[in-house]
Amino acid sequence: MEGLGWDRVAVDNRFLIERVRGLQVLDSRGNPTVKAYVYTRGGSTGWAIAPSGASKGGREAVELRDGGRRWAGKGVKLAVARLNELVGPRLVGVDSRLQSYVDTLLREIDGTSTKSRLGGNVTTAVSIANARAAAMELGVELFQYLGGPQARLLPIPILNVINGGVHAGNELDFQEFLIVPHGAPNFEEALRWSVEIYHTLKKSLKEKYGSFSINVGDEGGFAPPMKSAEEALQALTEAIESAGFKLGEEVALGIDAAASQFYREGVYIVGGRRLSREDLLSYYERLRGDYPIVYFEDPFHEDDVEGFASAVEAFREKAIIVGDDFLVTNRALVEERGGKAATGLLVKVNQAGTLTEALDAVTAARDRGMAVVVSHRSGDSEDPFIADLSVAVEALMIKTGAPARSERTSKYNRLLEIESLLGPSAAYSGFRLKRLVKHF
Ligand code: 2PG
Ligand code: MG
Repeated sequence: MEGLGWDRVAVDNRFLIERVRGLQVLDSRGNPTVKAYVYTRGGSTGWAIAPSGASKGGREAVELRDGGRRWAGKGVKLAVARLNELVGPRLVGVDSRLQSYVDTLLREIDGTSTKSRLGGNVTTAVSIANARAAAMELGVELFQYLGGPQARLLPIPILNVINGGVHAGNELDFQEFLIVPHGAPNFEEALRWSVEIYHTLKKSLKEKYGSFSINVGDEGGFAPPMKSAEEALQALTEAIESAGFKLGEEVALGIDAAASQFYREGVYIVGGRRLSREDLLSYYERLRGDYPIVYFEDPFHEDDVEGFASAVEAFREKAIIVGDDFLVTNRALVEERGGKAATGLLVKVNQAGTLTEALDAVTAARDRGMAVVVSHRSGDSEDPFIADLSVAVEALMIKTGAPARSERTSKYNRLLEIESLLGPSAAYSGFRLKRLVKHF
């Protein structure tokens, strides 16, 4: 890019990028992924690991993978080579604080609309590593660097404790059954409640379905041999109550249907039955009648705008309708579909490919009064970045799996750390849900 030169005129040389380097590491599913390092002249090392989804949206930034036989085709050696050879030299000398400029350069080097040349796995890792390097050099916490001095709202953790769909080997069509501990007084308590419910659930699943049922899926939730959503919601309801919490008022429920996964040529196949868009909506309404579900993510296929709009209409003041594959953290899609066809945005930086693009989608969502939910991927890592991001953007919620497996707990643990760093100035987003949902 022909810049004005301001990118190289740093007031303070220590923020200049000295070197950028990539490494192939593993994600939580045992697949290769990209780790990026950004070194500043001042001696800081920012790093980040790209996560990877299983139920991907058709419009996400694409990952660059090697193919062939090694690593079952999933190697990222080529991606790492492009990071080292194409990205590294271009970023040297750039001021790491100029995040959007760094991200513009990444987009320019890639030159495609889907990030297919560098790979979204490369651009995501470098973009986040750069933010971390700048924050470290500045000597401020990452959430404060990205969110400013007023960033002090902790998100409601929504925990996927029963896994289905493509994340588990059972017959549940819906991918995720979540608990939403919005009534807790702070984040730590919300996590304690969730952990107590998780362990209560574990015990009751074992009693009812046998010990195989407490094997966990990709996100640390249980994957019991259940057949229907009702069965899963009933198990959650009982676990919440027997752990001593008020259903709905204190701990509500959520579903990520990931409906693109069970959509075939115009129909939704649920429990072996072929449902039309209208049938599926009625089914959701029946479930909402029986259970306090305040969160529906991807209830319809990613291009079924009418389906989404009908859900927004049907669940006004009852549940937020969140777009994941439907919006793919893309500003243009949020502008087109947000508000009318979705009341919440799921934020996954690697769907967009850079931090700046993800933040642009967040801004568009905020402009439309939508709830912001920061999310992990089903293939994730020890990188806790999204914990900081969720506080920085004042997300209503964070979705990062069950309170088990280190790639999930790394985010919860970082949020505990952030809450403790903030001390008495920390606030918990629980009360904000009540502005959107009036009936529990
Ligand atoms: C989802 C995510 C994360 P994946 O659908 O919301 O839970 O799954 O990363 O497989 O897309
Ligand atoms: Mg989803």
